[in-house]
Amino acid sequence: MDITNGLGVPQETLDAEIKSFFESAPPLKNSDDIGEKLKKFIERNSLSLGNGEARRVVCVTSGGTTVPLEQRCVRYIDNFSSGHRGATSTEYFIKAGYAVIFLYRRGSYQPYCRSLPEDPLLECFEYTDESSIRVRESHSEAVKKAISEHHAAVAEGFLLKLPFTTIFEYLQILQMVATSLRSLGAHAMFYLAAAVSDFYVPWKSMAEHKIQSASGPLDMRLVQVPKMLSVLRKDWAPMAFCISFKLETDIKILLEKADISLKKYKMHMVVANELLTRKDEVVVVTSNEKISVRRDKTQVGDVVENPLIRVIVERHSTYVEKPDI
Ligand code: 9Z3
Repeated sequence: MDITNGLGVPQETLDAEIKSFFESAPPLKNSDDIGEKLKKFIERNSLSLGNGEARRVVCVTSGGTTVPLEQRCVRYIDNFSSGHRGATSTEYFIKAGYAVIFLYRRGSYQPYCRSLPEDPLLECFEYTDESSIRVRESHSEAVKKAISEHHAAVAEGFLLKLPFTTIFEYLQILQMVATSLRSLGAHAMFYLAAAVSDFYVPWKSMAEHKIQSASGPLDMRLVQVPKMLSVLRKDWAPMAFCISFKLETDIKILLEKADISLKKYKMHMVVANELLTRKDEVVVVTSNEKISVRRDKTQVGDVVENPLIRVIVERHSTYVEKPDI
C-alpha cells in the first residue's frame, strides 16, 4: 500500500499538517463577502456562452505572500515578486476569452496598468485654473487605455480581483476559489505565479506583541508550509488544469527542479524561469516536452506573457477535449 503519496511524506502526516495550518490560521475577515463574490462570478460565467458551454475560468495568483512574525504584526518575512507576471498574464487570458479570478498581493502590479507611471495619480493628472482636475496630455492615451480596458473587463464580468497579504490569507482564499471552481471541471485553470512562502510561524506559537530587541539575538522556529499544490490537485479541484511556476537563480538546476515539481505535485505544466531573465524567456515543462518561450524583441512592448498564454490556452483546449486526471 502506498502511503507516501509520492511526496516522501506519509499521506496522514500531510493531512494533519494541512488541518493544523487551517485550524491555527487567523480567520479571514471577509470570507462571506469573498464567498458571495465568487458565487456570483462563477454563476455569471457558467451561463455566459449561451451554447450550453461554460466560459473557461482561470485563477491567476500574483505577488508574494508575507509571513507575519508577530500577531499584532510589525515585522514580517516577504517573498520576492512584483506581480508583473500575474497582472500581465491576466490581460492576455481575458483577451483569449477567459474569465479571470486575480488573486493578488495588495500593492502589487495590477492588470492594464503597465503603461502607467509608478505614481499614476500624482503623475498623470493636473490641477487646472478652473479648479478641476484633468489628465495631462502626455499621459492621456495611456490613462484612457488603462481605464477603458479595466472597466470593460470588470463590467462584462471577466475580472474578479481578490487581494491578500499574508500566507494565511492567500491559502484560505485559494482554497475557497478552488472548491468554488470545482463545478467547472476541466474548464477551470490555476495559473500559480504568486511567490509563496515555504516556511511560516504558526499563529498559536507567534508572539502577540512586537518582539523586543533588548532580549538579544532572535531565535525563532519556522514550520514548513504544507504542500498545498498536491491538495489542490487531489481534493480541492481535481479536474482543473494546473500550472505552477518554478523560480531559481541558478539556471543549471532550473529544469531539473521544474521536472521534479511537475511529477511530485502532478501539475499539468510547470513554467520554469530564472530570476534575471524572467521577463525575456521561460520554459514550459510538461510530461513530454520542454517548450522555450521568448519575448519578441523586434516588437516594441512585446512581453513574454503574450506567447506564453498562447501556448497555455492551446494546451488547455486539448485538455478540455480529453481530460486525463
Ligand atoms: C514565479 O516564478 C514568477 O514567474 C515570478 C514573477 C515571481 C518570478 P514578478 O512577479 O516575477 O513578475 O516580479 N512564481 C513562482 C515562484 C515560486 O515561489 N515558486 C515556488 C518554487 O519555485 C513553487 S510554488 O519553489
